[in-house]
Amino acid sequence: MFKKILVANRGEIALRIQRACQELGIKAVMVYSEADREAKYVKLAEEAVCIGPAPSALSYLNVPAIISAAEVTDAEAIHPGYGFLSENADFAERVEKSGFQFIGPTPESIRIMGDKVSAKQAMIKAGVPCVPGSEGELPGDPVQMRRIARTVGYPVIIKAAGGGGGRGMRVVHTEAALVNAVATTKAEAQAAFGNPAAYLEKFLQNPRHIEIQILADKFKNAVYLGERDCSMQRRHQKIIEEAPAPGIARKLIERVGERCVAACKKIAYRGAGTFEFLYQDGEFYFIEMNTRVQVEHPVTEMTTGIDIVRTQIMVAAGEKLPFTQRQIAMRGHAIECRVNAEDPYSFVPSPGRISLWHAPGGPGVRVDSHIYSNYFVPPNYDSMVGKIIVHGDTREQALARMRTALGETVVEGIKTNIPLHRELMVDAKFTAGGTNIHYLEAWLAQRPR
Ligand code: MV4
Repeated sequence: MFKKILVANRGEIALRIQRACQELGIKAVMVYSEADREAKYVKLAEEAVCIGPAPSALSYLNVPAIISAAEVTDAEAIHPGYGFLSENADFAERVEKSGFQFIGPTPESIRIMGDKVSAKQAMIKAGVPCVPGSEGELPGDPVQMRRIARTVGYPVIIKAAGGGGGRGMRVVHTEAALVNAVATTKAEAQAAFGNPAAYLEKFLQNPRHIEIQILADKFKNAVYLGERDCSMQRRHQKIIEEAPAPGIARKLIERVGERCVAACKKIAYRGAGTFEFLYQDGEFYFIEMNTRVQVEHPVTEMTTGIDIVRTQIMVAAGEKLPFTQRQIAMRGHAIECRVNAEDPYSFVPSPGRISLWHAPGGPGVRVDSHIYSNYFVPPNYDSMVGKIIVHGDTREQALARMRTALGETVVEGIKTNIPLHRELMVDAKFTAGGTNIHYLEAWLAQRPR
């Protein structure tokens, strides 16, 4: 096992990784920007290294500064967390070429999944169900383009190969609009990602976003840890996630989960990963794979009892997965509410000093947050300041526990979206379960103020 790991991230996930290291008896080196000097995990750290000024381009994205920090502290491995450099194949390569273990998949796996065309081709080959579409890059010839779209049937969606997470997409309703829409998407993709390649898919009108968590080791062992329903989102930012997904047959999840596991073995995937699917009319359609630990990993930890971050570290160190699929059981129901420092109506970020923080507690309540009373939320980063996660025997119990937890939570000095979560936890459609990806935005448009 590693003796020392460098944590190349900030905020709640930096603390989460630091906690996992502590439990494993590994020393954690924390890196921080000038804006994060007063972070809790920096104060708690045995070793911490300042890697630059507040802007992330100069600190959390500063590859030479991070590698140097690992060198001077004699760390053996680097955990990238989520966001920042976590899905940057060039970074993973630089880490390994510098003699450190990257805690995540190989640079090659990251590269394949980062290109959404090659990711989809790999999944088609591995037998994972995908959205019908161009099966590769969209040809430039308008005649061939129209033929593909006609076969798939309108509406279609054009997506940039370099996009993902909602960036670089365009819906096309008619053949008349097709060629122009493709040209615009490609031009935007060239500017945004330096890659003009685009692909085409059938546009699904009212899907749910369901994702499957997997873990794999270097010996081609892989397991799936069930699904998460992440349909409650606004502008591609998830705000509530839960497991299991309400109303989806276990047998169907098992079939799709087994496909994901088979795909991991086929591509020799290692580490934690998430297969993102759209689910509509009883069918699953793969859209993207994430090669990092995700914000919402705690709901899976709560329903399976498996520590995903600990397991990431173990498999990166070359250990075998410590469980088989047969030993994994899902129990109860978990819900996560992301707490953002923002106005709960306008969604305008609300950084500043937290004058009072009182965390909720009680049975089945988990809080992943780095904040504390008198902590200053810097304006330079994502507005998420923590997550409240609850577990119960049933979804109803989990909802009741979340209502109680949100009722106990006190954050003073900044605005948060907790009032929004309180409203949603008593919303009839949400509490009934199974709302689609458009539900929250439609609800917000109708929301009384
Ligand atoms: C789609 C889709 C409908 N049909 N693909 C947006 C994020 C990116 N991961 C993929 N996205 C979508 N792809 C087809 N063929 C609708 C979306 C989409 C969406 C997906 C998941 C969660 C929220 C979303 C919000 C708007 C659109």
